[in-house]
Amino acid sequence: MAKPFKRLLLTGAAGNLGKVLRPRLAQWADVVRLSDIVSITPANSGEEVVQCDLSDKAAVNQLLDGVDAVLHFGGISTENTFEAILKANIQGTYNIYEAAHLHGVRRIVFASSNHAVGFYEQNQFIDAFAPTRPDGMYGLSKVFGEQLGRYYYDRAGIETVCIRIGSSYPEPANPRMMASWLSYDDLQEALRCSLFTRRVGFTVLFGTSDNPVKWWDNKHASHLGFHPHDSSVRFLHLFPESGAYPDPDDPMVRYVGGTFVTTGPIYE
Ligand code: NAI
Ligand code: 15L
Repeated sequence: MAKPFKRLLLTGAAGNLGKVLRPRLAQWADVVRLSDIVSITPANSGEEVVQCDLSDKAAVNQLLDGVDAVLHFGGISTENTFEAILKANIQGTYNIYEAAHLHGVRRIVFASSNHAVGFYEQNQFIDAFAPTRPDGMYGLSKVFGEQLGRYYYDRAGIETVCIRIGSSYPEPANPRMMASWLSYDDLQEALRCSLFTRRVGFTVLFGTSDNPVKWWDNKHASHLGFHPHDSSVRFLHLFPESGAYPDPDDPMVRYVGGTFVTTGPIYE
């Protein structure tokens, strides 16, 4: 049976989520083009491997040649210096959009992050129209990436879904992640909805599973039809109720972004 796409591009393919997604994307495209700045294990059938620095504009232009849609997961994924973030995330994401425009790519799914809104407190419930509150240079770069999506949709009609991923791991690693956890299956489902919904315009989707504690309201992304199937409820035993209240100023307890709020360079 014919697959929906001829060629999908995944950036950040050598990373944690890239490795998880690699085998899951094959069903959607005749060819999955896998790219990263570091080397990637050799291409299987139905794959192409392209080693490329996202900050290299000419290389990124070539990377998008013949691509139908982009899953942009590449870049620096935690707090770092402004200079490093500038190259990989800000210049890198700009290069992706410019190349998409040049090659007539119609849709980009951008791996944004909860750190675009990391300075909200954990007792607030926000939706995608709430102002961003980045918690460091990394979060700021995600806000910039999202705004590139906004601009290139308004100016050039390139559609974007920004998935503000919470914490995508095999299981929550701490009590904070009981709220932010996104299972790999639900990440795949979020990508499926982002790729196959006929019209998305510019959409921001909070990427979490159906966890018992919720910080984010996805009402402005309801047209995507994303309904997570997993829940962190099955990991409650990892973090039993203790009856002891933690320090209210502990960032892991107070802020959505957890310790990211204190690792930004302003504190150095
Ligand atoms: P990761 O750090 O394991 O993977 C990122 C990949 O990007 C790495 O393989 C790295 O080599 C590559 N990369 C870095 N700089 C590059 C450059 N200049 N040019 C080309 N490639 C470059 O991160 P992970 O966990 O796989 O995350 C993937 C994406 O999802 C990232 O954009 C991250 O910000 C985002 N995200 C991930 C979350 C998670 O829970 N894993 C949560 C929120 C967002
Ligand atoms: C992110 O944006 C990071 O890429 C990831 O490493 C996790 O720390 C995640 O957010 C999180 O907030 O748990």
